[in-house]
Amino acid sequence: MKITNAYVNITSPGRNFVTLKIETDEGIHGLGDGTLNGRELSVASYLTEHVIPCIIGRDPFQTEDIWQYLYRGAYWRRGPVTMAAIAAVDVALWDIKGKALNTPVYNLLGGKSREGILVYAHANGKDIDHALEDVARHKEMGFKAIRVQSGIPGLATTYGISKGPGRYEPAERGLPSEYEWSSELYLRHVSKLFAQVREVFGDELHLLHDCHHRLTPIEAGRLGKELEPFHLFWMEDPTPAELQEGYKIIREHTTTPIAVGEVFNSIWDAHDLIRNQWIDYLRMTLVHGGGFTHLKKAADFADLYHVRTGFHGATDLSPVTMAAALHFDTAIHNFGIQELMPHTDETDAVFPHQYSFKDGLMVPGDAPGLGVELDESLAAKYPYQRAYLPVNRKLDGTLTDW
Ligand code: EZ4
Ligand code: CO
Repeated sequence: MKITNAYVNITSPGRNFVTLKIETDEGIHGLGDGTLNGRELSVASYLTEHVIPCIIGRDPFQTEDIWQYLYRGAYWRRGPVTMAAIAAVDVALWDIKGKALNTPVYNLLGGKSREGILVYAHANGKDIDHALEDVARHKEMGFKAIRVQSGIPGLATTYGISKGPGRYEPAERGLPSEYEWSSELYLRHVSKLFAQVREVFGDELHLLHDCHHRLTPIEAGRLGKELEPFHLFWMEDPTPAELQEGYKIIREHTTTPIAVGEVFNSIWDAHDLIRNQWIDYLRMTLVHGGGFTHLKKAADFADLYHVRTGFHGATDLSPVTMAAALHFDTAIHNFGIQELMPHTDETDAVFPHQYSFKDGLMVPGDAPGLGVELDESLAAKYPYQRAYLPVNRKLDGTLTDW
């Protein structure tokens, strides 16, 4: 089999998505996601200008060789744009492989290790009472694991909370909006939120929380310790992780499990975190971490150190990534949990898919390949619209991590 054609589709059914379609001489095609929130056009251009010309004529079964060609062959290694582009190619090729062999991708990655994928939902509210209502609503929908975020008294805007009545979407159209931040006000508030959640909902529910890279290691150690009585499933992204040894400080102060890595793009972002057992869950996922070929190696390495996966699954990861992630989650042994932030109905219509949710679990479906398609004529009705993630400032105006 040979790759005969490939092209990038950009669509915005509620938010922007970059999708790579690879076609072959046997009439089989594959899809890969290359969406990088707020930087979508860079990946599209990287693919169109620099990657697609190099893959035409190659055998789509050679996923390892093509991955190495695009990674080592570029000379310039790693980085979110490069790795999202490589991921788009890799995932599309595994989709082709599955379709050609007439089997779901999970069978090519080890077969079924479980019958369903534990997913967590997002509950949020402008204050604790509204957050509690949203937890109740998600519990009612069948979720067994729920991430809880709430507005912080004294701060006008907070990560994870919808500004208006609609659902929460991190990217906003137009130029970046500005949020405000105070670690002091936040730290005063979070343990009150979780004390209430446990009081109202008891011990059964798995609870998660995302600090979204805003604390210093010692602040994160304090928060983890304060949250211990409420036994969280995890505390996410407590501190930026470029300095991996910062996590040693967190680990020394708390037994609250730590998840990190939604912004990682290769195992080298997590090597020290894993081999020193400073984290419990790796969040680097397929679209930003180089696809199945690299993530399988990263997950196998993590497995040696008792680190499990907890893939990022926000709305900026397209249904192609969600399908791919569910195949991966089904097959690997050290799966932990999968994030689920439902897409808009418009997005689900543009990407018809086989995966489904029932009683707190998801399944990828048994269609050959990934079981997701792109309705290109519908996609054309939603042209690209510039959108950015917000930026964050401390109360004195200093720019900080969002
Ligand atoms: O802010 O996906 O855990 N989920 C998250 C997300 C991220 C966005 C960034 O593109 O932190 O909401
Ligand atoms: Co996060």
